[in-house]
Amino acid sequence: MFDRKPRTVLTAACLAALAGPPLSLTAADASPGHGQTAFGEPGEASAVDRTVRLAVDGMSYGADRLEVKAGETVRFVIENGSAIVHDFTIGDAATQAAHRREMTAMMGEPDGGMAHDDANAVLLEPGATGEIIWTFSEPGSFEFACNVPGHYQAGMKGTLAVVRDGS
Ligand SMILES: [Cu+2]
Repeated sequence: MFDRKPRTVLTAACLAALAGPPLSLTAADASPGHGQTAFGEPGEASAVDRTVRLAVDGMSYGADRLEVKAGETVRFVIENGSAIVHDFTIGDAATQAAHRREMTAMMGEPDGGMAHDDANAVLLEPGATGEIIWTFSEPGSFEFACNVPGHYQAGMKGTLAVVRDGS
């Protein structure tokens, strides 16, 4: 016959041990769409400071450099006036490369879908308009790019410069 009391104490101790060390951020937690990144975090519509509009024509966004301010919340509105699907992703080079791999992999899926819910990316069907609301944190040089297979390589990308507010 077991005495229940020690077991209860042990369980409590185990729980305390589990809860003890602070949970470290995993790669998944740090990925765009799940919170903060080096280039900022998803923004709130109510906090938008400025709207940046881009019109996609062929393999071009019509701009090869965008400048935003650190701390600024920007609504990017991208209108796809071309006849093919495009994507608009903001991030650092590693994020862009990861997203390209992701989209290339998705091309092989049965539904052929490249749908994704990363907060730093939006898929644009022909004729459709999409948007991203993003709050930039630190100054730095990042990228905006289309990660539909072949498009980045064809030059569908640009510099996203985050400058210090006031500069
Ligand atoms: Cu594209």
